[in-house]
Amino acid sequence: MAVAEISRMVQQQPLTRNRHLLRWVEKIAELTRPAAIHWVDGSQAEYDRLCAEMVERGSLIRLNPQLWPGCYYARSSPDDVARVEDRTFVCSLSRDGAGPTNNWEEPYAMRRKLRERFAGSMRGRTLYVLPFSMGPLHSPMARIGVQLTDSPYVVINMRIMTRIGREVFQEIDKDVRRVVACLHSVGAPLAPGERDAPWPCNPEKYIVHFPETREIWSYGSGYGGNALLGKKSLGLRIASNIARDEGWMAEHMLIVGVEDPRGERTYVAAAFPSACGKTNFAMMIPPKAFPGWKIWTVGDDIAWMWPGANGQLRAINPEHGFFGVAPGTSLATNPNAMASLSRNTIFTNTALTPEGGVWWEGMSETPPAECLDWQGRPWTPEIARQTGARASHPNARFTAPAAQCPAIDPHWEDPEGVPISAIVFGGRRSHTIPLVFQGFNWSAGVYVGATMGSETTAAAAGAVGRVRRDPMAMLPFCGYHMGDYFRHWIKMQRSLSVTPKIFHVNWFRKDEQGKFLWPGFGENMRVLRWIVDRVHGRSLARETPIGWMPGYEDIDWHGLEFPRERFEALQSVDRAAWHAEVISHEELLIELHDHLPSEIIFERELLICRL
Ligand code: SAT
Ligand code: MN
Repeated sequence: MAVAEISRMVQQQPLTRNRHLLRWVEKIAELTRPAAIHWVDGSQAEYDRLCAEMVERGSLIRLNPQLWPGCYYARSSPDDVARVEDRTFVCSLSRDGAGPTNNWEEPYAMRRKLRERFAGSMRGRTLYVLPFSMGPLHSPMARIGVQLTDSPYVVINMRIMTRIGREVFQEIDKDVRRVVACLHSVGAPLAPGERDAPWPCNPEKYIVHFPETREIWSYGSGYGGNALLGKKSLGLRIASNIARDEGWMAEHMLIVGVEDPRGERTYVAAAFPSACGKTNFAMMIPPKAFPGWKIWTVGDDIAWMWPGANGQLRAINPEHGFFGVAPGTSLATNPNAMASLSRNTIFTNTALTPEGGVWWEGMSETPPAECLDWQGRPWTPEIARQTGARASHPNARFTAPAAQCPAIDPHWEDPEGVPISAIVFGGRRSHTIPLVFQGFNWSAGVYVGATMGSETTAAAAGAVGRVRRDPMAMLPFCGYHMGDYFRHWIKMQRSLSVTPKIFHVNWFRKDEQGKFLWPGFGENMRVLRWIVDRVHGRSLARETPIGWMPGYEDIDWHGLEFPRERFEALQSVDRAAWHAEVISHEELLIELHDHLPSEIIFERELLICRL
């Protein structure tokens, strides 16, 4: 196709008048050579048409509308099921800018490599021009991106996960806001007449961020955080850079409002690594014995936080939907998630039932008598017994509109966000780490977050169940040097008139027999209540070497028989185990040493002295 023809194609009914955007689309079309260009207006009609086309091509299955109204089902290629951290790069101008925890390549060399991969990568496909806003469009905190993608799966998922379409183009046309350029290709060009794969992708993957120019180039994957570039790429990796420069915070955190029986609402943000229960925590239903308490959901994955006019920390959830882990989600564990995903939802890599519904491990006690597994193969409970085969992939996901959550907070779309009174860190730890403790103050709390560890999960490709340091749950998402990130955290306190209290929780501690000590889910409300009461100076705590801890009497046990000895086991601080823990903090701190703020070093010394 001649360049003049591409230019004509770009100019056909563009939904923007912005010269820079038009020129960029033209340049990318010249590079990637798509067969058509589609300006995404974000309408329901457009969504329905894209879904119908994908169904036609065998990329999507429409679920039974009686059971699952407005829902669709996709199966990914078996080698494209999770984020690929070893293929994710932060290509800042200097290696030092990205720090030792990010993959780095020299940006000019990387650009050359990427241009080679993207050259002709969209042949035979449509290039979608997808404008999106992270955050309510008219919020001062909102940030705008445009994703050029050859994946209609990405377009339909982004319509749920972010705010997209005409209104965003109108905002871009004002030409006053900086737009984050996001380029994405599944890397599977089609020859004339070639039949498309149901899930096109490329074995070679690149998820690349250029922090200085605020650009994202993603190649080869159609999955989740690799491809929905508003989420981890813009929402965390690029946003963390913008936030450092502008004096705010982009964090891998859920946000909840905790309402007490007097109607007072306390907002809490909490950072847990991927697949460690953020969605469950964000939608928790308090136990029956907690009348008048209610949890309101603001967000389940990302919090953008900044000092408000009165110096209080405020936060928005920049997303518009939930991209949640399906396995384990049920009416028993998370009824609010089940209601959220009951309609207008896209399921990926769950199992498909003969009635045209979806199923996953943990959704019901009795599995379906038969179904198709996440790769479309017949699956029965008997096959599972014999071979251990799963019906759903452990990282199977639902993409559901946040507005459908019955517990969605009335203020979740407030342009000015909600006030944050407490920050909770948490990991998945079988040993050593107690159920809950409070950091002594801001810098001690930052140390707690900075040295967080968690056992790895299926949310990222690689081994599962290995403890790794995952500072603030941001290890895969911080878009610059982790040592500078700690410094930024320390510094933030100076712009706050009220310092949020910082806590650490661990729902996953096990006994000698390998059984969980804590029931989790709704019972976590007991811990959350102590946290909220601490914020308001209403609950007691005792000093320990690692922080403030509740005694048995300080927790509300109404409606739960929980022996004191079990609680003591959950809360015990084993000095020998903590010695080993502090030594393993060192592994990360040594790597970061030349960028560490002195507060982190002092806090470490203090912790060692107390132990
Ligand atoms: O990054 S994803 O959105 O695919 C999932 C996660 O790791 O939280
Ligand atoms: Mn996440």
